[in-house]
Amino acid sequence: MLKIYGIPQSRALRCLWMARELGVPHTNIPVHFNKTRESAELSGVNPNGRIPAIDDDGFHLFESMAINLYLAKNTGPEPISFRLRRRTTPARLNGASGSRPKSKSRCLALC
Ligand SMILES: N[C@@H](CCC(=O)N[C@@H](CS)C(=O)NCC(=O)O)C(=O)O
Repeated sequence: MLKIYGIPQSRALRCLWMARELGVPHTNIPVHFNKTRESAELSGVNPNGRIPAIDDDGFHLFESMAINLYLAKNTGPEPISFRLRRRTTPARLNGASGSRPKSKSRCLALC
């Protein structure tokens, strides 16, 4: 089962919320942001010792937005995943390129 590390009073809330919206079964490992370095389990999942991080049956990932994109792409009902991908990918590409995409459809063709 998907494990989400981090207390809800942190950026882990983004991932907990996303998992709940998608209806993904998960368990929350409530590592506090003041105690991240003390959690051996967390450092096995995120060597940077930051929350949120996930362990999805051995697949480890950190960074809240990367986790949410992973959840959108790989879990939940396909129509929701597709809609989220359409909304988030242009913004990601725009941020990465530092310039405004000429058209949304051109941007979507790259997805
Ligand atoms: N950009 C990261 C930020 C992660 C981050 O800074 N998390 C904080 C809690 S919100 C943390 O783990 N702090 C503990 C530390 O840096 O030791 C994300 O969005 O996941």
